[in-house]
Amino acid sequence: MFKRAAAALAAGAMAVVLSACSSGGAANDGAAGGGSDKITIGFSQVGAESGWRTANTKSVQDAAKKAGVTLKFSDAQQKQENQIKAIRSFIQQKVDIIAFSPVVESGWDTVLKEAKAAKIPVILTDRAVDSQDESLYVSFLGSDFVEEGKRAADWLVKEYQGKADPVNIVQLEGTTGSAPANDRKSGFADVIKGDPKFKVLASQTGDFTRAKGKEVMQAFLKSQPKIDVLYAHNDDMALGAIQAIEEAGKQPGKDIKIISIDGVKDAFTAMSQGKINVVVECNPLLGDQLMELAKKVKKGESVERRIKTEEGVFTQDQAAAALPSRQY
Ligand code: GYE
Repeated sequence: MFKRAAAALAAGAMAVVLSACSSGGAANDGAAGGGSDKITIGFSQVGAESGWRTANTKSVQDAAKKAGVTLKFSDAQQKQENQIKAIRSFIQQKVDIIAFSPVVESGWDTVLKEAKAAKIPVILTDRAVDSQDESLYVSFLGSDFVEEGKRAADWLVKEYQGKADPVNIVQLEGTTGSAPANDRKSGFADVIKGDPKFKVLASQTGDFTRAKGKEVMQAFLKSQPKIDVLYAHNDDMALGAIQAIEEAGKQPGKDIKIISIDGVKDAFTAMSQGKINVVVECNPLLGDQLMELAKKVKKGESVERRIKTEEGVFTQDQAAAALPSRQY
């Protein structure tokens, strides 16, 4: 079903691009009603914390250019207060649509009510908010993070099937309070809770960055005498942890098995070298779908409230073959 929705969106995006190219005067259509084809989107990005994020930013910027959309881009440097400031500034500038990827899930109602009062529709991209009032945004476009956590654990369960010994796990969590950290943790926990041999010995945030991932893994290695598995909520933290593991004289992927999420090129390279065991894909290329959604919302068309991204799971045997075609 989502495949079909995605295909329809993609086809729609093509049609919009084509009509924008072929009719130079399209901006005048509906001018009497105050409408215009020109759209300005204010986009508040989380930051530049990971390879995933860099690919996501590029996707949004490229797609805006391609679709003829004016993009006001603001980088929040992983701080909610900066995102709130950016959204207020977009409201003042009277943009047509506000899109943002909320760094954490809670604490958005006040500013979203301000956007609503100014009649500016809000689209959530990538991450969700926990607002009870669903009228505060029109749609949420992004991955199912609970499902990603489950997929990570499914691999683990299979890997240790038929074995009785305890499996000692450490977890590198994403940014505290963020939807992907909350959901990847709970999806994973849900699957392993059925089997007491799986033990999460330590779990701490590495803030989705390489530097923090390395630092926290170093601490885990010091405090935990036996670690069998590392579950990292994203590739950057896994890549940082690999450095810590190697510096401690252990072999990542063998002495400590590594499960990661995202699927950036560097992780595929590490996987093809045997250093990561499995990567659950999370697709950052949301730009085209976002532009298409924004155009529909601007025209007053109804849109789906939840649009999920299609993604897969990759193991070591697939890594080398998949590497050349990775787009991010
Ligand atoms: O997994 C991580 C990034 O929200 C899905 O944020 C995104 C996550 C992604 O920093 O690498």
